Amino acid sequence: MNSIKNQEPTSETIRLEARFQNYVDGENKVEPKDWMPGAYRKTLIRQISQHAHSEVVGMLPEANWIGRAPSLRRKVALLAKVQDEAGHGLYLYSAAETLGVDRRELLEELLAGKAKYSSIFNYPTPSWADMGAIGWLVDGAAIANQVMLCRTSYGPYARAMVKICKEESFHQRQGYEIMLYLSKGTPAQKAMAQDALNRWWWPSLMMFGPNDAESPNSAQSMRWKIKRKSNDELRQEFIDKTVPQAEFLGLSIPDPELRWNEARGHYDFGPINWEEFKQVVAGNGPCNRERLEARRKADEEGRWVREAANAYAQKQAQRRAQTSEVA
Ligand code: FAQ
Repeated sequence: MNSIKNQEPTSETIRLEARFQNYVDGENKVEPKDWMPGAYRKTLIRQISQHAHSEVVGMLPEANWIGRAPSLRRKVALLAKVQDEAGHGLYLYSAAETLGVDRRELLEELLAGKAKYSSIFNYPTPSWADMGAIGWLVDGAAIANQVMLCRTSYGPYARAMVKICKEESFHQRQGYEIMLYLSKGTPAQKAMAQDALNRWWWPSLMMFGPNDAESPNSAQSMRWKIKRKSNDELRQEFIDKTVPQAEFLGLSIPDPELRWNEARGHYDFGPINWEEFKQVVAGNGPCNRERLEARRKADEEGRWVREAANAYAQKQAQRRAQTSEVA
């Protein structure tokens, strides 16, 4: 059924929206052909496409190390992880397409620098320990956020997230194991692991998005059960889970204000540099330009493949049409 765009709500729309809210409140999944408010559709397209772009751009910082992994075993695992991320991007673009958009349109917006993707992928990966820190912290943060999304109200997104989360768990372990190896290694290896933690800690906390009071989309997304937990709740969960993991590694979290708060039952932590976050999201992070350049180059180099695939599909369709005419 059609979405409702930019029009005064009629009594029919109000009735449909109330019925929709009831349906969602009853923990039912919304499917592509169901009626949904235009703003629900728009929010999902926004979030799922940003998520898809994040997976695809997110391949770049790690791809940087595939050719330089320190052993065959490490290389195989890293290669598999980066390929998984490509796959996540594809599931997510497919989920977005069920809402009536075309993935090419979404990609054009990314390549034009108009679409958002996660801030985290605009940081550089100068050392091998960054592969450990990304798996441990970035995939760890992604899991915290995505486990909640397995219960999101939109069926195709929820189902894609189930498979994605299983793979993210492998990524997280792969990263933590690299950190474990380095932190129990030579002093130089341990220093490399600590340096990676120092650089990735704060950007990982920013992945969860602005504080709840500054998050314009959260309240409505929570009402529609697109989001099940707020940005701050998830950030806190991630910190509480990750601090003991850092202790086990014998590494220090670069936050002098981090301490256990018995009364709250959570870790207190220092202020996040939201100015840095804003700059990175606005395109001024350390690697934003490099990342978009890499995506544009890949898109250009893949043009002949898309053209060949389209020509093949057309030929097949013509053949099928001819065969059915003869029959
Ligand atoms: N970076 O009102 P909210 C991964 C934007 S996948 C950039 O709180 P919302 C796997 C936000 O879009 C990582 N922009 O927004 C992997 C909004 O902009 P808009 C990605 C951000 O949607 C691992 C504005 O700020 N995960 O890591 C960020 O309710 C390793 C206001 O924010 C997902 O996308 C940010 N960090 O909540 C791959 C999960 N945060 O559109 C490779 C799905 C916020 O209004 C290697 N997404 N913004 O102009 C979500 O759960 C949500 O979209 C949030 C943001 C929680 C990210």
